[in-house]
Amino acid sequence: MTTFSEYLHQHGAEHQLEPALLDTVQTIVSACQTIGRNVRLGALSGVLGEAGTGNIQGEAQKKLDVIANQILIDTLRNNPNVAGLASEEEDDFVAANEQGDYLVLFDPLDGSSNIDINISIGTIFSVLAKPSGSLKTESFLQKGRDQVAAGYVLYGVQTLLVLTFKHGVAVFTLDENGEFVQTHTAPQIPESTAEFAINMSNQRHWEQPVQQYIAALLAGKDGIRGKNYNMRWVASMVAEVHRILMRGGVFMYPKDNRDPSKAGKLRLMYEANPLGLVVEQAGGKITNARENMLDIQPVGLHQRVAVVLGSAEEVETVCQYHL
Ligand code: AHM
Ligand code: MG
Repeated sequence: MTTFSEYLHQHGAEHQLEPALLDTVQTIVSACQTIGRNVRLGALSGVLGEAGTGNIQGEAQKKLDVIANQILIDTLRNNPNVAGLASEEEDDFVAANEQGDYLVLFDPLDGSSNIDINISIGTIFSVLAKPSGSLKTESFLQKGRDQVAAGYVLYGVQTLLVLTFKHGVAVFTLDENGEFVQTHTAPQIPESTAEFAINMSNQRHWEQPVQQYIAALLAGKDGIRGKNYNMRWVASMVAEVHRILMRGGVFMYPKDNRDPSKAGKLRLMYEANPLGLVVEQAGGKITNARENMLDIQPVGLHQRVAVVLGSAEEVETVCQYHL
């Protein structure tokens, strides 16, 4: 059994990864272990319920959103390799150590609506190399393809760490001693699928191509797709991505007509790019329905995007509907 520390050592040597990068990722993971302990105790440690505050995007924060955010900020700031941080829960980036070479971006707790009801939630993270010069918002606005590492920790039935340094994906399970042990070496997302995930309650707001695509899936064997599809909606993107990593599927959070100023609900820098890198490294695809997510030039830290990800064949089919 390979522990997470052993994996970092071996994988780092094999792919000549910078020790400072490995150390940064190790710090992210140790912060997630602390978050995991809080999540697991739930009501027993008084961490459930509303924080009574809102974030930059006007969304109500849960106590655990705030706690997880603070744990990540405090832990990462103490690592001299970390130059700066950006969080879904912070208005602006947070400066850390001037001599640091890396930037860390995160959604401290994805799936906020599931926090209080014991359904899987997770921390999503992305690591970028810091460009030279003084730290500014633009330092963070790098394409998803330029991430040097990304992954998530899923606080579910098991606590899992899923990680990529752009040489495939590794999966670890938290053991009874609180240590991550590798349990999958190179998961591959099946190319085709008969399972989709979308919030159907938004149907009346969808644009025409999404209406047509979902109608074809719902028609099942009798429709043009010629097979029956099953549906899942966890409402934690991180959990949906993990399901897709393990058995395939397509996940969509499309742009809709509710608020024309918003290109989607999900965030490019904290959700779509890191999860996209994992999906692509496992043989899947991620797009905004028009272009590869990882090629989008970000224009803002809190930028929202439409998301279509998962089994390659199905993601391509969705794109065909948008031509
Ligand atoms: P969050 O980061 O505030 O938790 O919001 C993102 C979440 C995703 O995990 C999930 O796919 C989506 O929002 C669920 O949205 P909905 O409430 O429409 O089901
Ligand atoms: Mg989120």
